[in-house]
Amino acid sequence: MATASADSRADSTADSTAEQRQFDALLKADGRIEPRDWMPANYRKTLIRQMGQHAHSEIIGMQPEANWITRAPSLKRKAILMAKVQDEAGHGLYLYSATETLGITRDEMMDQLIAGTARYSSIFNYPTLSWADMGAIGWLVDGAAICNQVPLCRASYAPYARAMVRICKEESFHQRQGFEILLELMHGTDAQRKMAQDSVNRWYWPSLMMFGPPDGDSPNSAQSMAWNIKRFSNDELRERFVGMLVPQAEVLGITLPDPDLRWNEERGAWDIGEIDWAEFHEVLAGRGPCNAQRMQRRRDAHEDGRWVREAAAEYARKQAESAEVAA
Ligand code: BYC
Repeated sequence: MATASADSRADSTADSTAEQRQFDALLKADGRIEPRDWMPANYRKTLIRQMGQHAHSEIIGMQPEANWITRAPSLKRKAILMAKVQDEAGHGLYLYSATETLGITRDEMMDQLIAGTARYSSIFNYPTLSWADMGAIGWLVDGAAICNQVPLCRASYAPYARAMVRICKEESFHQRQGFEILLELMHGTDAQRKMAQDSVNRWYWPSLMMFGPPDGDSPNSAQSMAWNIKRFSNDELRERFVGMLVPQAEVLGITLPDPDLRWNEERGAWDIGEIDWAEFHEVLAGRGPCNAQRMQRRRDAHEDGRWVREAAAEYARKQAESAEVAA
């Protein structure tokens, strides 16, 4: 008996080494990992962390924009904003489903969000104070999301990469609608132009923080890049984003609120001013302007929806019971 279990342990070590080699070879060939494939425990854990955080961000991200649905300036704007917020719910659902393929349930992920043990993007802890914020969120927040997420369409975990393809298409549309809101305001009255500029002043720096800490302070980047989950570092993507914004800000006639923004001929990129990382860490620690409000709203919505989940579960149970009787 003792020998048999020692043998099976030896077998499983040999197997996992062979499996590890196969996994490494697949990544080296830029292949994709499917849910049925063997994967190292930490690769699975990292994906659950990042994809879960991403899914939660989409769902919490509905709140700041939903705040303006009833106050949108026209029926057309209301319909567009409602469709956008619904898209974000859809993104959350694709991402929860993709994360479930790693062996965690949606209920478990939701429990982690509600308990505050899973993160969501820092950006959604800022308030939406004016209609122009719908423009700034589309232009800056969805713009940053696209920069970060287009490379994720090539992430090594296939269900994540597949979910990202559709999400990125929708995010591009969201970004354009945000740009268009700002463009219209910038062609409006002095008060409208002021409102648009004020909004960009408030959202610009937090949108740069979406890419995560600087590379030197990013504990997960090196391993995630070695696993082909992340294809570019946090700073590389942030720099790419600023390069995308500068000409668009010119078209809008909006000033990016960074007096130190300068073209660096040698690097062929924009140098930017110091990001307030103390503020970023405060937001991550739960002390941003809206953290408490966002979490309370999420908890309330979860409670309000309890009867729906229970009714659906009961209906499914009854359906299964009558199918069994009929069989
Ligand atoms: N906010 O080692 P690092 C959207 C955490 S939704 C909060 O660089 P990583 C949209 C990080 O989790 C957009 N936390 O981490 C929706 C880590 O914490 P732990 C959401 C952050 O994972 C509705 C620690 O800091 N996008 O577009 O290698 C309406 C160290 O960081 C943040 C995604 O989720 C942050 N900003 O890189 C409109 C994209 N940054 O877990 C729009 C997918 C870092 O070690 N995620 N942290 O305690 C990613 O690409 C990566 O997870 C990140 C961070 C680049 C965000």
